Amino acid sequence: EAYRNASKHVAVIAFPFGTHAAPLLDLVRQLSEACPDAVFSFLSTQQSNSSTFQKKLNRVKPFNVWDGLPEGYRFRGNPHEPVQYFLKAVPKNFTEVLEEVVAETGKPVDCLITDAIYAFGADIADELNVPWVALWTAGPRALFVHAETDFIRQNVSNNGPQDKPLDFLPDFSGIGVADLPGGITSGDFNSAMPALLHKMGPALSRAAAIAANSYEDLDNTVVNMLKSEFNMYLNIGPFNLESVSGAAVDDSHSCLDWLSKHEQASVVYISFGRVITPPPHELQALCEALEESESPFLWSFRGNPEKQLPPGFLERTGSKGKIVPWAPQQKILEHPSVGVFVSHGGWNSVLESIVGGVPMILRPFFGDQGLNTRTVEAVWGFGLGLEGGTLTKEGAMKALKVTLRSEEGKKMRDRIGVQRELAYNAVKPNGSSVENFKTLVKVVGNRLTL
Ligand code: U2F
Repeated sequence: EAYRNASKHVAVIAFPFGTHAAPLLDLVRQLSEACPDAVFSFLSTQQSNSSTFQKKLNRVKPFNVWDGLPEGYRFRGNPHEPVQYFLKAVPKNFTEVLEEVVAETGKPVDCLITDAIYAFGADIADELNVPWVALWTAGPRALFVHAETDFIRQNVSNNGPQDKPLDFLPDFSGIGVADLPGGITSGDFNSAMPALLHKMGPALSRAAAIAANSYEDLDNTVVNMLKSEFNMYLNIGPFNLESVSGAAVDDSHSCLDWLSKHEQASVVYISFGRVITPPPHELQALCEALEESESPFLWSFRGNPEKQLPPGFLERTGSKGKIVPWAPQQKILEHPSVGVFVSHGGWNSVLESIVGGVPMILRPFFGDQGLNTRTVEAVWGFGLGLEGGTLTKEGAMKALKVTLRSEEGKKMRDRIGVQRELAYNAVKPNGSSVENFKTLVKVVGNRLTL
């Protein structure tokens, strides 16, 4: 079968949480089209594989690894818990399955691709004596602060003042200590995820290439610093733009139809990503703000709206709002009726908002989201954070008014429109992301002559 005919075997190791495995599979699918002589073994957990592999792919085979969960484990709502268990099982769960795949297919590995957060990718690749390609699925600024963790710690005292600007880093004067991901200057440095991310910077110096889901013109100063720090830092995104044609749109709740009945730039689209539901008092605050501002809204809600939203809200807002369990987000953000995106600031959501040209209101929860929020607000100027960082009725109302009904809101729309254009240019024939991708194909196929 596929393995017998292939002249190259590329092993792929995914991070099975949040929106990590999906963009990695997107990349692998594109690589498989560009490398018809290669077969790809894609290793992730069963749960992750069954949701990311929507359809069978020709030369990309999923393999399941142990998720690290104890016998009889029940998810109780804390999204970090399964991650912590999983990180105890890596990298052994991956290397065991990889050895089996090689033994069964008789095809030794020629190249290793992993999520960039896996610092151990460098060691596995060394052991196999193959090039390591890492995919960074978040924004350039987040990678930069992880890579510069030691330098940042030297300049910021542990658990010191949170309002200190990071002005000792180029182009970071608008960003404060409080915006950094946990585990850099605050929190427990030794817990699994911060420890892994701390090792990532030095490990990535050993990568043959780092691919990133972004494009050259977004955050250019930071991108240039990353380029000088690493061998080959290749922006090849936004993935959502490149995979648009191929992706099936699941609009089983008729969101797009519903949007078409609304005025241009009038609808508030709300989604806090794949895993987050804000706490009850913040849901209440957002509901009150939506009701009082009388804006139409479309909400992709994780959880049970009947139980979790304030009593009577659904009845009172039935004619103004639509709440669905899942939405075709990219298509929604590209719809002219959408006026603002209320989000958690996950990187994929930020990119999709840029591609849609829609200003954002951001309520960050963990990881890179705080950094993304401040960057959107203070560096790029096409969205707002919230006072105090959380949703209050007044804060949300004010942000809705600014983004939907003010001169400043119009300026935000113009600014994000400029980025939208640049993002589209990057993926045009001969665009920077397309050219970078060609370079990446050479690295993966061991065909690069330096
Ligand atoms: C983690 O990301 P999340 O999954 O929490 O959030 P996003 O990066 O914003 O990605 C959400 C994706 O799910 C899609 C949406 C995005 O592509 O279009 N989606 C949808 O299609 N329909 C829906 O109803 C709801 C969502 C992490 F939490 C972030 O901090 C990181 O930045 C991110 C990347 O590393 O991973």
